[in-house]
Amino acid sequence: MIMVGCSKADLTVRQSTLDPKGPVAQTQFDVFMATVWLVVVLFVLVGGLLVFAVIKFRSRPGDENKPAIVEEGHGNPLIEIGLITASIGALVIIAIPTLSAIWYTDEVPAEAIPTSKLSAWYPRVEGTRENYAKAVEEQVLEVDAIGKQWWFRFEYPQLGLTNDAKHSVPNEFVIPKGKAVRINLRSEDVIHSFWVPKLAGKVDLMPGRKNHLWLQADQTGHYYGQCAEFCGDSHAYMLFRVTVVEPAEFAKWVQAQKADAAPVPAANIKAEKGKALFAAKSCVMCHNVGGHFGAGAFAPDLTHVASRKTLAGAWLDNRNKDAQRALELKTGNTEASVEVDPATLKANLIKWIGSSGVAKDAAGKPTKDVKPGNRMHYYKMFNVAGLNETNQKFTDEELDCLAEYLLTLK
Ligand code: HEC
Ligand SMILES: [Cu+2]
Repeated sequence: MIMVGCSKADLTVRQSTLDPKGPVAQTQFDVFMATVWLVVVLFVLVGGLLVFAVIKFRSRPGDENKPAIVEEGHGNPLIEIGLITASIGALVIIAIPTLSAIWYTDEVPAEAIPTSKLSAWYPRVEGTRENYAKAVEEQVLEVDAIGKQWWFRFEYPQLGLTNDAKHSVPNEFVIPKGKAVRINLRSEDVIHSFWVPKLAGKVDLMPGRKNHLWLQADQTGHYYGQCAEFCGDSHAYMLFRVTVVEPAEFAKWVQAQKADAAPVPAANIKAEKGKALFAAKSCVMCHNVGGHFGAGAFAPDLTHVASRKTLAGAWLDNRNKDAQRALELKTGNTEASVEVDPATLKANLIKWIGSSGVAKDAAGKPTKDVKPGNRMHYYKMFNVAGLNETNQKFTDEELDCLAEYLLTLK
């Protein structure tokens, strides 16, 4: 079992804190290693003395003739004081890097300014007139992370990518390389926790409380995150992704996120049909599709759903599994990522829409749900009398059309 822990040949280390890729994660790793080495020294010292005593003072033939009880001494004040001092010394040695790391991870390098309705939720004394003048490029990039059962919503208040503005980013957020990012954490239901092991974490997202952390990634790539606080049925399926890109590419991504969905090509009859179903089957009630439907604000924004590598809290991977694995083995790291595979994406869409809260067994419990208890087709939270769960049924053809429509949302 110990050997398994050492394995690096198999790339199953997508979420490893022992492989830091930014200054915050590096600081946390350094504290961990300092503690490990100190404890190793203590272990060897104490364990060594114990083994020495056990061997040296073991019972030997002829011991019967010795007095049974050794006369008790008073102890050795020098050893006692020495041990107490050494213990305090060891604690201080651990405390110094620990405390400085806590301050380092808590203090965002420079402050940014509230610009959106949502950021008013975080009153900031730092928003003085001097730094108001600062260009957005000079400020720390700010991302609001909102936890929901069981997915994450990300917003960029400085850049106009917010849920209020109908441009929020579900489950996968993008940041530029080498820039400090302040992440404001809050929850719209229960307690969740934000953790990207290779970059930073964990800090809880609490209802009615402002928490924050900051992170910076020094290397481009695809990073794996996870909710780290039990939050209900599908907690284990509440994941997210961070994509780190070069600054120029980041600007392009922001523009793409702000754009509305293109009209469905008239020749794509299935997608046209899917679009009509999207309205008829009440999907519009919860989901926003910029340029097509604008009512939904409760569920993941679907304007660019086909460009994302995952679905449903990053639980369903839209990439080709074999191609991804081959790339990881070739590059020797898990930060490399292949592009979305349309066939896998389509299969995932059908699996997801066709299962969520729709199929029921004789006892009325959902069956074959890819994400147990998920909040899709779950109307209880709207508090409308009699409106609890939908009785949606989908034929294979309807699912196919819905998927074809969503596939046009790049
Ligand atoms: C009651 C609100 C509600 C309705 C109605 C609804 N959804 Fe959803 N949908 C959600 C929620 C909540 C999630 C996120 C679930 C999760 O990840 O745990 C979701 C997730 C999705 C996703 C995955 C998005 C992503 O990027 O992860 C797709 C695709 C989707 N819904 C399509 C549809 C379609 C198509 C319909 C209509 C047939 C529909 N939804 C109706 C609430 C709803
Ligand atoms: Cu959670």
